[in-house]
Amino acid sequence: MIKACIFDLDGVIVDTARFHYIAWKRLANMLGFEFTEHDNERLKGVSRMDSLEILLSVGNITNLTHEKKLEYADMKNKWYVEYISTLTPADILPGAIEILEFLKSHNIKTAIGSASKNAMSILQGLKLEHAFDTIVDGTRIAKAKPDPQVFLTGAYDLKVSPGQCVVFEDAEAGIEAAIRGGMKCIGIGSPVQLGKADIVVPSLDKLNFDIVLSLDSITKQ
Ligand code: B16
Ligand code: MG
Repeated sequence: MIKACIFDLDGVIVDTARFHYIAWKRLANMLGFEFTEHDNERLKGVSRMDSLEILLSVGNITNLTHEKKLEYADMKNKWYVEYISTLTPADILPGAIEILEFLKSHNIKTAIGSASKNAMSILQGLKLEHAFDTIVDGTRIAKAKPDPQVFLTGAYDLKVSPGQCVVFEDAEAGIEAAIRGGMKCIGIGSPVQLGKADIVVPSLDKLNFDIVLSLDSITKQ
C-alpha cells in the first residue's frame, strides 16, 4: 500500500528551469560563450556546482580555481534568486494543487525532495510552504541525485519505508535516485528521457490520480 508521495520541486510543482537557464546563460555570456536551451537540459536535477562544471565544459573553460568556481556559482545564484522573487501562486503547474488535495483526502503523506538550496523561498513565493508534511532540500543533503539520499530522508521524516513511497520527478537523475532508493516513480515529461519510470505523463494534470494509490502492486513492463 502506498503511504507517501515525494515531489521534486523544479519541473514538477513549478517551472523554474527557465530562470535557471537565463541565469546560467547570463554567466556564460559574461565569460564569453553561448549557452543554449539544449545545453540547459543537461542541468535539470543536477546540483549547482555540478551544473557549473557542465556549463564550463560547454565553454571549454578549464583551470579555474575552486574559489573562482564558487564565486561564479554564487554570482549565478544571486541572479537566480532575483528572478524567482517574482514567483506567485499563479506559477504553480497545472494539476499540482489537485493531486495534493487528492492525496490528503486519501491520508497519503507528502514531501518535497529537491536538490535546490532555494526550495524554501520558492515554496514561500508559491504559498506552498505549509502544503507538505516534510521538506527535504539541498540544504539538508550531502549527496546529489542520482544518489537516493534526498528521497530516503523524506521517507525517514515521514516514517514510511521506501517501498511505500512514490516519487514524482522530471529529471533522469531523479528517476535514477528513486529507483536506487527502492521507490516507485512517476516521470513528468518525455518518455524518451524518463523511460525508466514506472509511469510517464507529460504533466501532472494528465495523470490518473487513482493509479498512484496502487502503484506498489503494478510491475513495470
Ligand atoms: P539551486 P529539483 C534542482 O531542483 C534543479 O532542477 C537544478 O537545475 C538545480 O541546479 C538544482 O536544483 C540546484 O538548485 O542552485 O537552487 O540550489 O529539480 O531537484 O527541485
Ligand atoms: Mg526537477
